[in-house]
Amino acid sequence: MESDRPKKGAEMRELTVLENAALAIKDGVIAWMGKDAEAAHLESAEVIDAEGRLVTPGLIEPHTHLVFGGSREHEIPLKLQGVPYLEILRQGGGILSTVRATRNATKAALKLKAEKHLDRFLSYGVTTLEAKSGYGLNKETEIKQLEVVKELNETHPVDLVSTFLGAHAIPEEFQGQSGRYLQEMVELFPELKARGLAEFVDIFCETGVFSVAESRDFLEKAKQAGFGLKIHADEIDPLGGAELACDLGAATADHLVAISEEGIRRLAGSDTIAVLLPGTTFYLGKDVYAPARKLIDSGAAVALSTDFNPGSSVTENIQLIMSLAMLKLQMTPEEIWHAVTINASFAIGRGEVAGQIRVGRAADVVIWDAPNYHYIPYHYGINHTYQVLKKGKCVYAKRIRG
Ligand code: IZC
Ligand code: ZN
Repeated sequence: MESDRPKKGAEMRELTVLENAALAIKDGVIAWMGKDAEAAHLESAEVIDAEGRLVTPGLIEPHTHLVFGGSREHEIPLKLQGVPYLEILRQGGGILSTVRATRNATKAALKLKAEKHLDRFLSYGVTTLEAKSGYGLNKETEIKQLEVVKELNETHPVDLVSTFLGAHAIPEEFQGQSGRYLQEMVELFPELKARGLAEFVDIFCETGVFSVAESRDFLEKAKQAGFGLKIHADEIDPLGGAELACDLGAATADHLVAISEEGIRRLAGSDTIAVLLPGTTFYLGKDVYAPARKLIDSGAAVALSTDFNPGSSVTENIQLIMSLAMLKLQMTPEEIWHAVTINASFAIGRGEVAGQIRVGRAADVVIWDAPNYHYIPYHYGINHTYQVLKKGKCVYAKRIRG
C-alpha cells in the first residue's frame, strides 16, 4: 500500500500481497522486506516464525472519544422505547450525562479507565489512535481530558493523536447561548497550542447542537490558531457539513450518513478524507448507512473508525467495523484495508510515519491468526490478532489456554 498520499477512489483497491514473505526489523524500524527465500543473508538475533499467517501494518484508529467518566447503560430503556439520540441529549442525557460523570471524575480515575480501553484497542491490532476531548465542556475539564491523552501517549505503546472537541454540545449552564459558549472554547486555543495538548479541533455540526454558520466561524478561528480541522458532519441531518469541510480544507469530514450529492462531489474533488463510522449507524439502530460506494466510486478517499464512545458506539473492536464496512457499506476487502491503515493515518496527520509496511518506517505490524486478508472482515465479531508489534517489540500476544 506504499504511497505518499491517501488513496482515492479506485486506488483504494490497489493492494500488493507478498506471498511467502519475510520482514527484517532493526532498532524498531523496518529494515528489509522480500521473499522468505531471499532472507537467508540477514543476520538475526531473534526470529519470529509467523507460520504462514497474514502480516499487515498496525491498524490506525482515526476517530475515538477515548477519555470519559461513567457509562450510559441506564439509557438502554429509552433507546428501546425508540427515543432518538438527539432527543435524549435534548432532555439533558446522552453526551450531557457523560459530561457530569467526567467533571466528577479525578484525572487519575479518567486515566485508568481510558488506559483499559486503549489496552483493548491494542489487543484488536490498533497501534495509533486519535482521541477527542468533549466531555468537559468547561475549560478545566476539557484540559483535564487532554492532559490524560498526553500522559497516556508518553507511557502507553499505542501512539495517540489529540483532538480538542470542546464544541461537542452546549453545556447546561450555557443553554440558549451557544455563541457565548463557543467563545469560551476559542479562548482555550492559545493554551492548547502552547502546551501541545491538541493537534486538531473538531465540532459536532448537527441539528440542535452547532449550526453550519457557527461551525464555520469556530473552525476558521481554529485554523488561524494553527490547528488541523475535523467535523462531525451530516450524521443525522444533511446540513452541509461535508461542503463546509471542503471549503475550510479540513483534514476529515466524519460520519456523512446524510451527505448530499453535492457534498459527495465536493469531497471527491478535495483532499479532505471521508471518515465513515458504520458501528454508530448499527448501534443507533438505523437502516441507512453512509454512501461509501458512491463516495469511493466518485473518487473520494475513505477511512474507517469505531467512533468509540459511551453513547452511540460502545466498542473497541475495529475488526467488527471492518465486517460492517463489508456488509453494510459494500466495501471490498482491499478498500477496507486501505481505510484502516494508510487512509486512516493521513486522516490524523500520521501519513508520513504510520499506516504502511515500508522500509525505513517504524515496525508497527500485526501478525494475524488468519490465512489471508479477506478472512478478517469475513469471520466477524471476534479478535483475529496473533501478535501486535509496536516499534518492533511484541506488545500483545494471543493467549492460548493456560
Ligand atoms: O457521547 O454520544 N455522536 N458525539 C456525537 C457522540 C456521538 C458521543 C456521545
Ligand atoms: Zn464522534
